[in-house]
Amino acid sequence: MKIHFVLALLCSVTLMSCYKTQLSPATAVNDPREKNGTGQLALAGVTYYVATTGSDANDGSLGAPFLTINKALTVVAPGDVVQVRGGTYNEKVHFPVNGAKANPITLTAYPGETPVISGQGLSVSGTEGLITLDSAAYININGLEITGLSASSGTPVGILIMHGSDYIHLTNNHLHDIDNAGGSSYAILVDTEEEAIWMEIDGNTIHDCATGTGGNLVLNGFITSFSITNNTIYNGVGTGISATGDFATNGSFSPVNHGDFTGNTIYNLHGTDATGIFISNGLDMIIDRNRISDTDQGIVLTSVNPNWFTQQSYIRNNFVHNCSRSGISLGHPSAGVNSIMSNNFVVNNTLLFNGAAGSDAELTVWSNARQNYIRNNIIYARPAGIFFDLNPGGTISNTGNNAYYTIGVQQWRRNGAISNTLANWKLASGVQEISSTEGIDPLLVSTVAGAEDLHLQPNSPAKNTGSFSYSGTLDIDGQPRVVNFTDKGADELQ
Ligand SMILES: [Ca+2]
Ligand SMILES: [Ca+2]
Repeated sequence: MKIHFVLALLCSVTLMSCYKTQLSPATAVNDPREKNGTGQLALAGVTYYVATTGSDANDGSLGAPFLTINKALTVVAPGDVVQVRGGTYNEKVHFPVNGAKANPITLTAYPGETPVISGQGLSVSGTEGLITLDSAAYININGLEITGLSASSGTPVGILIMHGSDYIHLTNNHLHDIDNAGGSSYAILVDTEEEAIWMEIDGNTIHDCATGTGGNLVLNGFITSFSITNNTIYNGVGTGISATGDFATNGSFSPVNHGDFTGNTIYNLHGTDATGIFISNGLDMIIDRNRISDTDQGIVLTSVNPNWFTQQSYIRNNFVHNCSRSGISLGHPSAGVNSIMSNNFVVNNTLLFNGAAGSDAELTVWSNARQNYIRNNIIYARPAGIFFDLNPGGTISNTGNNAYYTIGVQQWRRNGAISNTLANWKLASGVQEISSTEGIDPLLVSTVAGAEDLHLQPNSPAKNTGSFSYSGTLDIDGQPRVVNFTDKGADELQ
C-alpha cells in the first residue's frame, strides 16, 4: 500500500509536469522532508502490557501488567510498544510522549485479543476524543475497538488528531457508536491549522455512528501527504470520508494536498447530503478503487471555500451505485468565481442507478468545474434517470469512450435542457464523446436491487473498448488495469 501511495505520487508528479502551464499556485509536489521513517516497528524497544487485571503500581511486564492505558503511555520512550490485553477500558487516552523517526510509539492489541476502549458514562466537554493525539508525532494505533462515547452536548470523537500531528498511523481499528445525533460527533477527526504530514489511516472499520452534522472519518485543515485506504464505513449518519482545506495558522489558505483515497468500502449512510467521499479545496487527490453505495451522494469533488480551488485530482476505478443524489459530482451549485476547479479526471468508473431521490444525474458537472477529463466510464442510469448533467459555466476538455445505457429513456442534460440521443447531446453540450456508445448494454454481472455486482460479464462490450488514459495501474479488484486493451468501467476482465 505504501508503495502504491508513492507510485501514485510519482504518477502525480509526471502529470503535473504535463499540466504545469495551466496551473498557478502550489504546484510543488516533491516534499523536501524525508518520506521514510513512517510506521516501522522498532527493532529494539520495550514492550509494556496493560490488562484489566493489572495495577498501575506494577512494572508493566506481561506477568505484572498495568491497569490503565494512560499509565503505560506515561512510561514509554520512542520505539516502545504497548500491548493491551482483551477486556474493556473505560478511560480517555492521551499520548504525553512522542515517538521518533524509525522509533514510533505503538499502541496495539495483544495478539489474538480484543481490547475495547469504551466511553460509556464518560463526559464530553467541547470537542473531545476517546483517544487524543495533540501535537503528536510517530504514533501507531492498531487493532483497538473504540466505542460508546456519546453525548447530547459537546462533540464526541473516537480518535481526535489536532495541532499538526505528524507521522500518525491508525490501522485496523474498529470504531462504532460514537454519537451525538442532535449535534455532531466523529469516529475519526483530524482538525489542524498547523500542517500535519504523512498520515496513514488504513484498514479501519467504522459503523453505526449517529454523527449528526459531523461525519465518520473527517480531515479538516492543513494536511499534506496522507493516505486513507481500505477502510470500511457503513450504517450511520453523515459523510463517510471528508477532506477539506482550511486556513493555516500563518493566515494563508491551505488545501488538503497529496491525498490517496484508495480501496475504501462505504455504504448505507444518510443524513444531510451524506457523501461517500467528499473533498473540498484539495490539490492532487487520488480517489481510486472505492466501492460506494446507498449514500446520499457518491463522490463529490468541490471547492466550498472560495479561497482555493480544487485541481489535478483523479476519480478513477470506482464502483458507485444506488446513491440518492449524484454518483459523481464535480463543483458546487452555488460556487463563486474564486473557487473554480480545473483539470480533474473522472476515468474508468462504473455508475449504476444513482439519482433516485430527485432530478440529480449519475454524473454532474457544476458551473465552477472547468477543463474536466471524463473518459472510459460506464454510466448505467435508472429508467427515469439522467446520465450526465452539465450546468452553465461547467466545461469539459476531453470526453470519450464512455458507455451510456438505460432500459428507460435516454437523458442527458445541458443547462436544464434534455437531449435524448448521443448526437443531440454532443450538439447541445459541445463535448466530444469520441468513441462513446449509447444503447449498448454493458452486461454488468447483476443490476438486481440488493444484489448489484458492477463487474463485467466475460462477453461485455466494455471489454477492450476503453482507452488508456490516467486510469492508474490496477482495476477495482487490484488486478492489472490493462489486459490487452483497457476495458470501460472500473473492472478489467482478466
Ligand atoms: Ca481489457
Ligand atoms: Ca477485475
